Amino acid sequence: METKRAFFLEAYKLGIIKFGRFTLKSGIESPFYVDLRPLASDPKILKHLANYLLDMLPLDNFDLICGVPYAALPMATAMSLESYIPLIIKRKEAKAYGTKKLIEGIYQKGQNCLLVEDVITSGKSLIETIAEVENEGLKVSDIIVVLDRQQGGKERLAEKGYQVHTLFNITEIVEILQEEKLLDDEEVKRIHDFLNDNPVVFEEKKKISYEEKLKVTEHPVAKKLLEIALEKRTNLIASADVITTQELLDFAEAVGPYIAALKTHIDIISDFSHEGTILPLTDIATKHNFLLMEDRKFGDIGNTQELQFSHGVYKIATWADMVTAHPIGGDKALDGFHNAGVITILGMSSQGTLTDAHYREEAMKIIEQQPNVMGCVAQNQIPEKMLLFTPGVNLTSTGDNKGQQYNTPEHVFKNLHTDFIIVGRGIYKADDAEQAALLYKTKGWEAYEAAL
Ligand code: 5BU
Repeated sequence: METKRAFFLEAYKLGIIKFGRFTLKSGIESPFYVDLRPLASDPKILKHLANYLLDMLPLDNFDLICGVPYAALPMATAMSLESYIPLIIKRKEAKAYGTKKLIEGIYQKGQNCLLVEDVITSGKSLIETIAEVENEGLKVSDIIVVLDRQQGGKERLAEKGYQVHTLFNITEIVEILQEEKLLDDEEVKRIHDFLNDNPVVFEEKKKISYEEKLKVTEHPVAKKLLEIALEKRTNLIASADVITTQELLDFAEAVGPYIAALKTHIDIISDFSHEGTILPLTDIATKHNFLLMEDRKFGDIGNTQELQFSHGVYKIATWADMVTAHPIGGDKALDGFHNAGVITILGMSSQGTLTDAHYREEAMKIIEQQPNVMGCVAQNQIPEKMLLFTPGVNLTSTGDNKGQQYNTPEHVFKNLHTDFIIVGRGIYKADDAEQAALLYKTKGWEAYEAAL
């Protein structure tokens, strides 16, 4: 097959485009229907296609190749075989972000991945796929697409900084078919009218503002936290993972003006006492107007959790505005946290966490019906009526050697629609914790505003 045109006409015989009247998923009637899956049934055509696609751009920059499931999977595989660029596979999983199982194959963070898609319409599914791939720490700059339906997708992705390279577009295909007398003039006119009249239907969902969140959240502690965020123009929660009372109090005093809440692991304080630790800490919280979040990660039956919450050395119930808890014990196990806002751990930031898509889906059923819950810790989007807290945020590091994985504020606000970032070592390990808190506060707020 010498020319692209001849190649298309060969491929066309496989029945990849049909003309007539078709109702699309969106309810719109389209004069053509595209299904490129049959291409994989002809090995010779698939191989030619792979080479045409590989010829579209210089390949030196790409470490990996990935097809958007399902139609592009065989295409990406064939491209990998022809080019020796290693293949990774992205699973097609509903609502799945950031679990290690989402992408199969061997890859490293920071590698540049060439995406392959069969058809681009509005660009919606590509935008979602890109977010998922980027969430794994991979870079995406270019996407190769076999057919552009010319409904705005290419332009939308270009606006976001992704270059889409398309082998064919619907106009040139119609022209070829018309010249070959495979389409009559009337049909061609219907197709052109459709392309002119059908701007893209897809509107990308933006993050909602804190003002809007205030209207949809019900939990009083959630409302209080949002009010503080708006008043102090901060979405920063500093994690005070220090081990003495003095360090804790000094840290709280230094970062207080810049944070919406201070997160503690109170059981790592070696000289804890209610009078020596909690009383001055709550004074500092009142003075600088921030809330206290005890990251206790409760994970027991209801009765035990209630005891752990109210009794023992720490008497968390007497001072914490918010506590974290795993939903693993079920809905009723969370009944006992009356006066605090419960933040459930939906997804963890650490490598190899068991909080995969299935866990999160089941956990969400519990969380949504539990009135004590004000939000979730997660690495994925959650329903708008809850607050999303995202740890694993760092401006200079991508992880530690104990499994922690970091993202930037920009990434978590834009892609996860986070409400509050949780930053530990990025601040308390900095030479000047106060300056670092100011920096994360500024970056966090800028990222929030940019995501709206
Ligand atoms: P870091 O120093 O920024 O890595 O600290 C993050 C903090 O957030 C630390 O206190 C963790 O216990 C906490 N965390 C987390 O990092 N990832 C999670 O998934 C959850 C909590 Br849940």
